[in-house]
Amino acid sequence: AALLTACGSGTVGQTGSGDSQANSAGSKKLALIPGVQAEPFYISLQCGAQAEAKKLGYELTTQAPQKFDAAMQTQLVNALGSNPPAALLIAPTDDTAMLAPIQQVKARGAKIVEVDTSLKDTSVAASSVSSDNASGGKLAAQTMAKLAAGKSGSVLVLDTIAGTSTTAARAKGFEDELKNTPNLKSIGVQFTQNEPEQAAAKVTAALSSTPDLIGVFATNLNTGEGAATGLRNAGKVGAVNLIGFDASPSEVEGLKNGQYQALIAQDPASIGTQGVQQAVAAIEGKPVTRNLTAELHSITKADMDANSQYFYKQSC
Ligand code: T6T
Repeated sequence: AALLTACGSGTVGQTGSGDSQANSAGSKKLALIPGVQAEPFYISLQCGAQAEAKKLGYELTTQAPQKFDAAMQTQLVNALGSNPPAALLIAPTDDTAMLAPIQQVKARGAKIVEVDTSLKDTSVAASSVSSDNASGGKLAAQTMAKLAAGKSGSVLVLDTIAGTSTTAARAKGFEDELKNTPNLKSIGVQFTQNEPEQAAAKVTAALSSTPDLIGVFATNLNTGEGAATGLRNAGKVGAVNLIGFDASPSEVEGLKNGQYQALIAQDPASIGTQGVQQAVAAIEGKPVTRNLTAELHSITKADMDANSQYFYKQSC
């Protein structure tokens, strides 16, 4: 595991598991454990969380796993120790495997707030803040239909790792909505383990098995990057419509140069901001909202300049 150091201001470092103040009433300590380190979506989320924590007089410490991996993330959760901070904000990397470690932190007195992804068991978190990912998938399918403009063909959906709540909801939302466009049919959802190389290989295979492939929906940043590589290798950029999720600097560049036809941008900073607000409300015994969402935006090359406020950051 490594520290997320991209957001310069605020506290980034080891969590204070040995701090006797940490779990006592009036503690002003918050921990954030995102899904993976050094990745623009989670960096932007951290930036929002850090700014809000500072505003509310709390100290936020962030540690992120090197990979989007439940075993690596479990180590970081366990490292919070027997005196955890007053609240843990976490993006669980697996909706089931992360249940036990998170439950243990809760049992030791910390409030739990899910940011971005969530556990299947809805009884653990005080609040969950995420994009409306099913709606994001629906928006991607509507955008895919618009791009196809009545032409018939097959569509491939690339998911990440089974058990990732967000990308699963996007894939399902997409598939459900695509049924309303009879000229487009899905050839199914394929998992990529969140590895760009696997996404590229799936696209290469789909292009040879499905000659009428007309579109690819990539449910996050890495799958989009890999899908773009697959299309580039086959000389199919622009011929097969690629819709990505997220708006990292590399995806935005890809939208500009025609590798993507559309991006569904989330608002990660707002997820971080709202997550801290809920965590602080829970700590201070104020009303907490169980489920909150952040906005999504479908962006194409034609309207990208007007939407630049939704592009993700590499640092705060
Ligand atoms: O799409 C985001 C995030 O919402 C998802 O849960 C995991 O992948 C990203 O971090 C992008 O890489």
